[in-house]
Amino acid sequence: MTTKSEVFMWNRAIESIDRASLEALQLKRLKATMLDVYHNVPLLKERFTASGVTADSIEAMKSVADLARLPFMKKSDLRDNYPFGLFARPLKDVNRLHASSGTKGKPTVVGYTKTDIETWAEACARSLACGGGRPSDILHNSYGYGLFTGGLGMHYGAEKLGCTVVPASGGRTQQQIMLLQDFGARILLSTPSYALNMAYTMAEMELPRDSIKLEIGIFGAEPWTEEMRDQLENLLKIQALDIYGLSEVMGPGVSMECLEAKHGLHIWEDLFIAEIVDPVSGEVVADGEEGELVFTTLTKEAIPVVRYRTGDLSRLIVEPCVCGRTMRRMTRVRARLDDMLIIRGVNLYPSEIEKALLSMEELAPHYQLVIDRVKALDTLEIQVEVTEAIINRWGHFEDGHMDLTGLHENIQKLLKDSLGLTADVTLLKPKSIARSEGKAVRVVDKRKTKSC
Ligand code: DLL
Repeated sequence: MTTKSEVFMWNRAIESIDRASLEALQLKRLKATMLDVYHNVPLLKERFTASGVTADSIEAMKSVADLARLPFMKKSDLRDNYPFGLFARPLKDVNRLHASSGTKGKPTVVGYTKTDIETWAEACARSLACGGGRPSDILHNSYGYGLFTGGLGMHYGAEKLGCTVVPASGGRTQQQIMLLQDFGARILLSTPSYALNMAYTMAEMELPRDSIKLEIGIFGAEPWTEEMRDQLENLLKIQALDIYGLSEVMGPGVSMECLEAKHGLHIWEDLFIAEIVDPVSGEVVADGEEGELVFTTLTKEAIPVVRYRTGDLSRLIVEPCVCGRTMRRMTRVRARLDDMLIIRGVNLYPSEIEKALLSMEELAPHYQLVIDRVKALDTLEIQVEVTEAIINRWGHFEDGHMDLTGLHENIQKLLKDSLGLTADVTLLKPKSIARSEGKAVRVVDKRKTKSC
């Protein structure tokens, strides 16, 4: 067994720092960030002032817990001040822009100074090492390159760690698989849904497993479940680890699961302060309770954020980790608040449906949730593919030779028993649902295309 001192860390001094020193560092950096935005971001100065915060009171802060008195920032603040209204630096000092495409109107734009890019690479290098990456690794990066932060963010981190990076981006899956075979990557970076797409494509190509050398997958950018982890680990014969981040806070590499525990994602707390708040009241919840993740950046220059509400549901794990890192962990994001569905009075998240569906061996992990409104009531149709094995066992799906009634009933019973949900379930033959090349589209909301 590996002892704590043998665990490879990219930056051992900081990753295993004692909590008192970490808190002192956080307070120092928090004050500097707050003074920065106070002087350089008019909107935040206005809000601080309205909350009674002055430059003097920032200097006088005694603890990072004082943050709780400050107002929140939200995604709409970035949209309302599109494109550069929340930047704390002039554009001449901004080296790079990224943006996340929202469903509503303009994208959210973020910027990075040269120092920000270096810090981001540091966070991603730490994250990769935390997930088992080593300087000598060949790393296949299928996160999209472009305005999305996944591709370039992880790319710089992997280069910093010393890896040989294959900048594959998303798409052209068969060619990517050929590159996995020919270049012998040990690490795959992608969304979990794209990894699943790759795994199924490999199976269709009937490739022997030893034709690829993958050992580790570092997956994130969308909610996924433990059940999906099991699927990916079994299909690809790898260790699948969770990485989290968001553009507004930096991009990928805000937190990362360690290979040693595979339980909770270490938040790089020298760079970010995490709080969990009640999504309704906005009050900070007790350690270990579920709520909305809120982040404050501690070193960002181009666009620092103070108490940014992520809309992501998680919990903090404050207990020490077996790996020896002292940075607290967050549990895997259970859901995005925005994704909550209310179907016939039942509130639920897509990940809960995923969990239920993936527990049935007859079903493949390809599903889509179609929401509609019929006579003022919201309806949910769950479209899910059955496995090839089921088709082979039961005959041709198209010819209607299959007796699916039993399966149908079992799924509906499972959904009712585990979620209290009554939903229409449509079983589809394999490959009916469009495969993901980046973030999967799990919910198709037909209500949005209807006039109210
Ligand atoms: O998705 C950054 C990223 C790239 C993270 C690659 C990990 C890997 P955005 O496009 O701004 O940034 O989307 C951020 O995606 O608020 C979450 O809702 C969701 N998300 C990101 N990582 C995870 C994860 C990137 N591991 C939004 N689990 C976040 C669940 C995740 N949701």
